[in-house]
Amino acid sequence: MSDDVDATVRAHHLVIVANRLPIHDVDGEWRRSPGGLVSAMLGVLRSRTGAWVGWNGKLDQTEDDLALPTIQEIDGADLVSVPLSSDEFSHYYEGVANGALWPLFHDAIRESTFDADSWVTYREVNRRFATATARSAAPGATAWIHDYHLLLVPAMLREIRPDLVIGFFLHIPFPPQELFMRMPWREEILRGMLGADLVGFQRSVGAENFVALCRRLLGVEADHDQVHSEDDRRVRVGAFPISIDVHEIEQLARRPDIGARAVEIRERLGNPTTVFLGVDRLDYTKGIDLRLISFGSLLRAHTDTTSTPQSAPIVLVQVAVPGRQGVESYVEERRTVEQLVGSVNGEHAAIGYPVVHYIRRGLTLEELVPLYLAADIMLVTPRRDGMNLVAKEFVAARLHDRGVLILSEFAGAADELTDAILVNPHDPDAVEMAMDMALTMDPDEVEHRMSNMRKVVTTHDVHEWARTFLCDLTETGDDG
Ligand code: ADQ
Repeated sequence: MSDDVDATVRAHHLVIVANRLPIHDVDGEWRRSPGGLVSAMLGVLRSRTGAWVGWNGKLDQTEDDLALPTIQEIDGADLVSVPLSSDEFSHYYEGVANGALWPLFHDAIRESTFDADSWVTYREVNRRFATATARSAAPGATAWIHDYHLLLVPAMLREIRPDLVIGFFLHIPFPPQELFMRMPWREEILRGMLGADLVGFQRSVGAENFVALCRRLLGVEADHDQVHSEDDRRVRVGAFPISIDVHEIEQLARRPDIGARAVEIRERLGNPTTVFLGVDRLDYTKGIDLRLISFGSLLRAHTDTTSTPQSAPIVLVQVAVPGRQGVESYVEERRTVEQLVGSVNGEHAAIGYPVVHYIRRGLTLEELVPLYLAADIMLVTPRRDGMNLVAKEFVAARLHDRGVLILSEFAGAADELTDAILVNPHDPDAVEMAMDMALTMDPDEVEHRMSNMRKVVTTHDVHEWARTFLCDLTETGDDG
């Protein structure tokens, strides 16, 4: 690395560290990635001299790239790229992050694969992220590390740069003791996370699980909001429920062309009386299959009204973005979902009127918000979810206090959105009953519930979330 570049890299007072950089390649050009988290992080980076350390999504870059992180400016923040080889990707990302940690942290709803060689790569890649962060941070700077891909980075970073204030936030659930105990590298993970000054979770139950495990596995003193680490530091632990960029969604929802698009969507669906909507990554945690099964039963129970040859009065639009197709359980999940879509349509569709409209690709927010507006009932039925931002986006888009949210009790969002119809997604009858309840809910009650949920979402947006975490982190740094 040249001295000039090194000098620029060192100057940052805030460094965000995440698996992915907030950019993606569109036909050879880098574009800023969408999403509330990206806009919140770039917002806090802009107000300080900030950098973002992450992988740019491209595999097998040259040796030079491995030795020299590239820096690029986007929206006022420097980007520091951490390169990955195809082999590292398959062990670190697919093997450990998505083959071992993701399923175990989501209630072990799929079997984890624990491969010792993959763990070695996970550790090496984490070390590379820590080194890139250490090089980017000014003396006494703040580093904020994100998510399950980088559980070891806090301790590795502290080892190289004890002067930094280090925060860690986990976007997915932190599992209960009996599940975490299955993890072969359990002590190393806890020690990795404890390298931070502040460890944040989506829900307080995640924080409680973490504290209890530190006590049990490391034998350290810990109470509900702090752990006394083995290297004699006070590590604060807490819940910081993430949110969305409410302003961005509301602005879109107010645009006349978006409103017109929502009307057009309903027309194209055949002007049904009720539009159900699901928007998810095509992931087994999201419970798309469970809702399709219950939707099929609902239609069966409403057979008189649904099987007219002219139209389908009740329809479901399901948008699903595929991903992680290198992991077998994701390929299986796609097969299951697509079989169910075919089966429900086969049983209930009329010519020209499918009952399930299935779109297997990512949509832009400009395409999603018209769907949020066109829907009557939003189905968010994950088996387990750290938070679930789709639930909050739907609520933020419903400017006129109409629309019903059916929400899994197992999503972090259920702690705040208590005016949703909360449901156990594992119980097909309960999901069907929730759908029925939504169909027949008194309009005053619909309005009352949505208005309450809008108050919650609009007063806690993602910018406030980022400020709160950073504020707590720097206070911790001051007195720790
Ligand atoms: P995810 O599991 O990716 O995130 P989620 O919070 O539901 O889950 O969604 C993230 C974003 O993806 C939302 O903004 C949504 O609009 C977008 N999205 C989903 N499906 C889409 C589609 N078909 N097309 C376009 N966009 C789509 C992880 C955790 C969550 C946690 C977040 C943030 O698993 O529990 O809420 O991080 O912390």
